[in-house]
Amino acid sequence: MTETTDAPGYPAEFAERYRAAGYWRGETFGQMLRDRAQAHPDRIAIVDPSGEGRRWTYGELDLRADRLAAGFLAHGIGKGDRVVVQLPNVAEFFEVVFALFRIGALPVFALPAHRETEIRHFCAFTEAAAYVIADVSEGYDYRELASKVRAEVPGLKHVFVAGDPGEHTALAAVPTEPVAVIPDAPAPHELAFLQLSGGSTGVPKLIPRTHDDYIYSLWGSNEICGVDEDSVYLCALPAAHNFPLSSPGTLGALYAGARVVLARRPSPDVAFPLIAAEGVTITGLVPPLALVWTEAAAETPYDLSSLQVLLVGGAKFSEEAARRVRPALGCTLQQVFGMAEGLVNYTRLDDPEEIIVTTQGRPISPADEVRVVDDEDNDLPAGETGHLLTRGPYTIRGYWRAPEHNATAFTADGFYRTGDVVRRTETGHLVVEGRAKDQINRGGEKVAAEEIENHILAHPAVHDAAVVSMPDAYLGERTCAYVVLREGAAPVKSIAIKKFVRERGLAAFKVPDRVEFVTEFPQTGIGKVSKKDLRAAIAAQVAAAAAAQR
Ligand code: OOB
Repeated sequence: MTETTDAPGYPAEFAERYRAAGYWRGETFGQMLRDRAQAHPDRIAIVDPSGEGRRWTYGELDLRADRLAAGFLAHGIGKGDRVVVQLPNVAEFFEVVFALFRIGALPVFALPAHRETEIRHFCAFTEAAAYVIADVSEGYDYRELASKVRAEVPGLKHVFVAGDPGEHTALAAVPTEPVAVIPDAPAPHELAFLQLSGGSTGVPKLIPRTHDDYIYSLWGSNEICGVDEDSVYLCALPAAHNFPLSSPGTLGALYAGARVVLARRPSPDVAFPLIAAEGVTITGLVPPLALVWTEAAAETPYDLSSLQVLLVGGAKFSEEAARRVRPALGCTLQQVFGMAEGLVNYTRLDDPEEIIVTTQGRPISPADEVRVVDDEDNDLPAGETGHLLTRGPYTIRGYWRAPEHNATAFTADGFYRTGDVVRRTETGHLVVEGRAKDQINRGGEKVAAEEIENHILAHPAVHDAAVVSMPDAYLGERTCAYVVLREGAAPVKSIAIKKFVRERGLAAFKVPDRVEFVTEFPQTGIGKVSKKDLRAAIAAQVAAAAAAQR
């Protein structure tokens, strides 16, 4: 990425090194799709079983992207413009993002779970030119959300709707005759999109990824996960998330010329019939779903024998659960420990079973620099647990328009402070031992404590709030909000706090699972709220309740 005022790019000497080593191939997403379409126009690229069912060939996807790109240009959307994309797992997702890639407009990848507060922020903060949604999905009407956001963000010029547009513009009405030459088409080193960070701050940060760096993570992943043109990748998690997008994900599969099958939901009742019907060979899940799948597989009438690889990541997969994967599903488990900021680690398909079930893998690239350090940034030897710092050919050098945050989130020499606490084994594999960032990992869905605390603090009866994780057998962690009420405030029920947060217009996974009222918070030696003590307290309560049930 060239140095811009929006985000720090890769320093020239690193960019040169990554190019010279062949990691950055000088490709763009737009050209990549064109190349595949020319090589094998009739091969199926996307299978979307929703509605009447659609099977788009590479040739068709390429033409659709071209026509939509021309239509976007005609609507005044061009290079560098941001477009918030919030679509479920439907074929249009790919048509839209490849159209945007082609003209150099930047998709901002929102999740279907996001609501008014998050979407308003993404649209306002990125000064988005457009917002792309589905009409109704999983019973939720995104057109109403768009109407509200539009009223609040005057700069948002267009809302495009896949399906019935209501008061907005039908996506289907946008495509026009392809333009012969895209003016100012993006270069490989330029930005391709903005991904969302799980985050630990008040508002989610945006992650600027370039064509060069992201495409490297795709083919690097393909090699490690054995994805080739005969693979069939099932996208069961929300398509916009970095894991199903690129590890190796839908984009990795398309890079390989393989087939992508879209599941509207990741549950076995939806996914298993698709695996059987489409001959799915590889997919990715978060740990709670992997547990559900291993249990459901024992009783399913569907033939899952085509499945060769199950990737599990996004949150720590317990060793015990990991051991069950191969016997239950008859496929190889591949643990993946990645982050939208860049670095992705995989166990290798030929790693010994012990390594596969007890580690979270090792980096994609020989050029990934990984440091495990103590609190003073001193490097620690293998076997010791410390903070994970990383720098490399597909890890960002800074968030988008966040200079202050970047000053602490990165070291002076460009290492990203992941906030993860890890140990490196003698074999170079990483084991995730914990987390230093103020975040709750709710089964792979990330909740920034500060963001939720700010919402709770807006409640008139609340004096102070501290959000921490509590252990959960299914999700690994859930959120617990400790609340101190104002002096003299009438008692508030925990359900009222949850309702209050929900009504602030947030993704449902951010609503606290539990609310505990206290009169004061435990403090650390220097007088800060001791979240460590709060976590210990709620963990003890959860354990005591579980013991009482037995
Ligand atoms: C993936 O990406 P994000 O950006 O939603 O979250 C990244 C964070 C990591 O820093 C770590 O805290 C946690 O999620 N995480 C894991 C993990 N995989 C991710 N913690 C323990 N064990 C794992 N296997 O979550 C993501 C991106 C690409 C591929 C896979 C996951």
